[in-house]
Amino acid sequence: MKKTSKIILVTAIIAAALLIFLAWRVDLHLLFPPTPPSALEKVVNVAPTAAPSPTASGTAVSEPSIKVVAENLNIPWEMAFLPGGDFLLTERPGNLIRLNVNSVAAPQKIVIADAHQLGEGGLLGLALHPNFVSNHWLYLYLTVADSAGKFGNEVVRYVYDENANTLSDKKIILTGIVAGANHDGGRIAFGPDGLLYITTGEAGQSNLAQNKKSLNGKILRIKDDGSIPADNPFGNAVYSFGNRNSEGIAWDAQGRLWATEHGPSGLLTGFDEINLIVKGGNYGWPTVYGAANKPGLIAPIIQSGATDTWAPTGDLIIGDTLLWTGLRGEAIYSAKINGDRLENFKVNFKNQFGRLRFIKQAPDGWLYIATNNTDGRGTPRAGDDKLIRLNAKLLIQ
Ligand SMILES: [Ca+2]
Repeated sequence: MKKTSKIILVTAIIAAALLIFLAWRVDLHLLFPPTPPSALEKVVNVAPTAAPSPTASGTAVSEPSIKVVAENLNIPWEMAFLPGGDFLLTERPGNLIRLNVNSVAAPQKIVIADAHQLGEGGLLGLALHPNFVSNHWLYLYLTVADSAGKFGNEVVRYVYDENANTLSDKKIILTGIVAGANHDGGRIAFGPDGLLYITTGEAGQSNLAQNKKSLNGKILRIKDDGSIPADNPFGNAVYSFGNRNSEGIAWDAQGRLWATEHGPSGLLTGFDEINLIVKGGNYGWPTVYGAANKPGLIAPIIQSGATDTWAPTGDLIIGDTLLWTGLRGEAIYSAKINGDRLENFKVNFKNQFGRLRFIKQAPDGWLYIATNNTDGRGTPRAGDDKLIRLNAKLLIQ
């Protein structure tokens, strides 16, 4: 073959390969259009030293914008702020940690002996009652084993003595949630209506998510004693269904509930969702996921598309800014709430801290995130896992 013929042949092969690749990409986009398409590709790197300190009272201006405040934690999962200023933190293997980020005193630990770490299960959610100051009620979501060795997830209530750092008066207020090695949900939080909301996963049994009699693959709502509110949609604890594995719930200024949800994993990736949750709503899993939709099912407000994975966990709303952390995404995501839309999607601190499990705002305005690089799916760095304090101005839009 002549040299010119060879060049023409090679060029033709490259052009054909390029056309096939482009056609594949276009098909994917037609099948699963990202929402919004341009916003998801934007990556924001914030200069750590560029932002001023919070204006909230009691915060010194000289404090760094980003600071590691606790190290060597063991898969921290959720945190709550005590009236006296200390923090309570759950660790998935079964520890309730108490620490003070302004003190050199060693953290204290209560072992929750009932908690069984099972894959993604273990000691997960933590919430203080809205009237904690008077009733001292503390709530935990955890994976337990019954006498036959069968695993389940449950919500328990304790009386927590803030002075003595002790738990007493244990009461199981919700049981009957199937536990699995994957998809155990686990976030619990009191809503503006004073009721306790609970996210559950489908425990790897996707058909449970559409079964309104099952507590799995749902967002649940109960009273503070575990009883069922009279206006729950299906006469049981179920508030919304078709939720594959939600690990984040937060309410906006209008009292609307925004939830993060893990999309399909394994061969399929991505399709992580942010949903605006309404009472009785069906969010589609496993019938649909991502942007795909059918009549009667509620589509996510945004989703990560076919090629990006957030693995979204805890979320937080400050003003009009929705923030959520990502495990596999290794970032803090943010978007601006505008009506029932999310705009100005941003990816912050990508790969800077590793896998992230939650973002919380302390009463003094500082934000706290927890790494989860020790959870078996990450690469632990020196001092992991960490609790890291951030200036809210780095993230508020
Ligand atoms: Ca969905």
